[in-house]
Parts: sequence; structure tokens; C-alpha cells
Amino acid sequence: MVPTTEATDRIELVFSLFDADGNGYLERADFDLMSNRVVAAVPAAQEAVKDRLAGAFRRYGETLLTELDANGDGRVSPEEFTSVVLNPQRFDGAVDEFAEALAAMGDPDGDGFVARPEFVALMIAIGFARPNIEALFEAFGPDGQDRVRVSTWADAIRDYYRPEKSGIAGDHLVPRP
Ligand SMILES: [Ca+2]
Ligand SMILES: [Ca+2]
Repeated sequence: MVPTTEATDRIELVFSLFDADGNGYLERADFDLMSNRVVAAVPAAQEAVKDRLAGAFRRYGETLLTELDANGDGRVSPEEFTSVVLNPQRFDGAVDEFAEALAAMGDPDGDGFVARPEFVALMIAIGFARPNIEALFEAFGPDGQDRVRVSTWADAIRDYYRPEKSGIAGDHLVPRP
């Protein structure tokens, strides 16, 4: 399957953000850095929810390092990362857990909705740009209290990683020249 241009752009963006220390490779340290940053973004979240997200980051990082480190040097290069779109089913489990755990972090009072401030805080912590974050939130169609369903966000995260998808809400995260 040939990924859509949009999917390739989305994945390139993910690589640049996951490379949290900016050394050009994905390593365990990157996932620890980002995990700490994102878990701290919503102080009101319960400890169990924070622990779940930290675990999801760890598992996602381990999965990427296991599946993509073709030359076995313990890190994932940009070239190695491009094959992430070739066999998306290898990552479905890790992405699914990450999507659920991240969206849950945005709902500290557990009412099933994510309000804009928590959404923005989490997405800033991941490294997305503010205008793109706001555009994505608008694309979700927030309700009268300026919030979206937890499930809407989790579904959008899963969609983001689908190589065959284009024209989805998550495309708003990719900066346009
Ligand atoms: Ca790195
Ligand atoms: Ca490697």
C-alpha cells in the first residue's frame, strides 16, 4: 500500500516531535523526556491516569524501537522510521493504548469530555504548534461548553496513524507553508 501524501506528512511530523532531544534519532531517552513533559501537562489528572499514559509512552517507544530499528544500533533513524507506515497493524495495539491514555488525560474530572485548556496543554507538551492545535479542536466541533468527547479525540489519534487516510481532522496538525 502506498501511503497518502497527508499520511507521510503526518508521520514525518511525528518523528520530529518524538525526537524530543533533537539529536535526529528516536531513542528510549526521547520517550522518557516526552512522557514526563506530557504527564505534567495536566496536574489535576489522577495518578492512575498519569501512570497509564507513562506506560503507554513506554510501550509505544519500545514497539517502535523493536519494530523499526533495522540496523540494530538501538535507535531509529528517519529512514528507518518511514517504514512505520508499511505495516500499520504492527503498531495498532500500541497506538490504541496511547490514544486511549492520552485522551483520558484530557478529562481529569472523568465526565467523558475534554475541555480546550487541557487539550491545548497536552498537545503543546507533545510539541504541536498552537495554531494547528486550535484548528484541530475546531475541526472536532466543540460543544457549547467548548469541549469535545474523549472518544472523538481517541478516534482522531488512531486515524492520524492510518496510512490510507487523507482529509482527516488530524491533518490540521501539519503546518502548511
Ligand atoms: Ca533523539
Ligand atoms: Ca537504527
